[in-house]
Amino acid sequence: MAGAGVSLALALMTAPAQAAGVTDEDILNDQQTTDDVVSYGLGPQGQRYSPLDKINRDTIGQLTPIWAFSFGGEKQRGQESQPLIKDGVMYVTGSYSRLYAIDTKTGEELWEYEARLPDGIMPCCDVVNRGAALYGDKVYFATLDAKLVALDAKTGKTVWRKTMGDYKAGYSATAAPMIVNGKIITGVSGGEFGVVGKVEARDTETGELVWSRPVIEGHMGTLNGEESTMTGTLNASWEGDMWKWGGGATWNGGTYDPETNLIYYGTGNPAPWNSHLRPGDNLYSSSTLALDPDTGEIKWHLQTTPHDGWDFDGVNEFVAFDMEKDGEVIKAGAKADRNGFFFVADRETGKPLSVTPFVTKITWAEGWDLETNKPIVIPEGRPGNPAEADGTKGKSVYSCPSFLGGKNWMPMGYSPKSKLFYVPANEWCMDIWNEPVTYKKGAAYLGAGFTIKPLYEDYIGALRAIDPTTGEIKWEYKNPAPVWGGVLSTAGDLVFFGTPEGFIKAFDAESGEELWKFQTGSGVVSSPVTWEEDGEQYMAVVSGWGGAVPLWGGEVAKSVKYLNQGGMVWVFKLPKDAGRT
Ligand SMILES: [Ca+2]
Ligand SMILES: [Ca+2]
Repeated sequence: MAGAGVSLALALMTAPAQAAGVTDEDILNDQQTTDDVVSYGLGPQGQRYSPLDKINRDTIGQLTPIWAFSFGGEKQRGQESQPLIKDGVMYVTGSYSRLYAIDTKTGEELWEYEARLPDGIMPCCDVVNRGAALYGDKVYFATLDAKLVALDAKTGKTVWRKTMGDYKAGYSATAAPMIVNGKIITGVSGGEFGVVGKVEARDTETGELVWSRPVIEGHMGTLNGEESTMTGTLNASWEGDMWKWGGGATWNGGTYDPETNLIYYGTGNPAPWNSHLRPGDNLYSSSTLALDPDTGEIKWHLQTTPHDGWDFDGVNEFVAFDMEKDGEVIKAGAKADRNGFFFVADRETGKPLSVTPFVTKITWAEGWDLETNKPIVIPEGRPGNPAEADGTKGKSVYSCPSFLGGKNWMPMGYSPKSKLFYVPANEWCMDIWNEPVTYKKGAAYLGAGFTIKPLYEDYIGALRAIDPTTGEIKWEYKNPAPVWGGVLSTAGDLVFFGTPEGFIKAFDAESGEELWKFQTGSGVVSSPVTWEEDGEQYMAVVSGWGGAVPLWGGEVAKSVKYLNQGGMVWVFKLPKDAGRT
């Protein structure tokens, strides 16, 4: 495969020598190497596709659980983690900043690490963690007090621990870190507290900061301990001092494409939510950024919601893929944005190629003008200015999608076999209004009120198969509760996907027909993985209902109050004689 060849060459040029364990080459080739899962996204591009096909349309009916592991303790809440698999060991994170190493054959615990979290942490949207990173002989993950921890992968002993942000100012961290060319890349959460989002690279051995790139214009970056360049141009798209607490939290992690050698990282809402307090486009909030992995310089940006007034964080993953269209192969990337639009862009330049809705109702914009590269905004869709009303509350608007998004953090998948994206989507709207607010360290910085409401009576969630060459929805599966988990597709023509009602399900990748389901005992709001060991294909998924919906979901939260919490990882495989007739 040409892609694998390029990846390997890059790895050999740039990788520092590794004594043992996971190498840059392992990470770059993760999708092709089916005996391990060493990156979030099953490859740095984040396609979440596996070439394994022993579990397929014909054998799926025989898929059987072989073990389940409880995260234990009194702590449950949302379990959004994607497991990693290396040399017969699963590394999986749990809520409240816990990490477990488990024997993949037996389900026995090898070691557990539980972060000692201080009182007063401020995670906005549940105490989740989305996964770890592996490199060399270490395993890394970010904790709710905005620390990055490196552990010995064999023993779970702490090697180093670094501070990414001040938790007392509202910084926290929940995303899986990413390894790029021997450095560990991270972002931060806290956009509801007026933190300043940033992307950072650290030395994997020592944890020392290599570069830091704040994503709000006016802030200075650093490189090797010295100031590098300013992000954007001071006050070009922000007025006065508002950029100082400008938000743009980089809370959902990133992807990396070795062909362009670019890191793609999303940025969250500008702060505060009340957009009348910060006139301008507010760069680089609610955007996808392409960053140079060596320096952290911004190579291009695509601001998907300029002057965001709806909490349309632009953090959703930008997934690199090669798009065949009109006899050409285009180096493309795609992102299903919280604002309801599915963006396909040139991944070398960030220029959008098509922008199409992937939800049924969008009230803030009619579409996207590819000439000006701006949304066609509907002015009445923006919640009103309190200063134009009684000064305490602006005009409320009914807005779709809700701020929890046409799609939230939960990763979509791309199958190079079916050439379709599989996008977890939700149909919900909100009443939203603005209020006055001033910045105060460690306090919520919204200047807005809201109530989320379902759009339809029979379903909120949907899994949608999208053809990126047309934006057409080829099939959809509708789910009563809002969907909140990630996708895995395979060469077995299957799409695995979990539901808050507790099922892990498998769908036919071409037709969307539901072929298999298993009840895990609690809601699935995590991303499944698959791998091969001793010639047998395994699938694993974490179960445990929670996340932002029960905390922020208004009327929708009430409708799913019956769902039970949990904290388990389930592992499945086929019986030894499966598929033989
Ligand atoms: Ca692999
Ligand atoms: Ca936000």
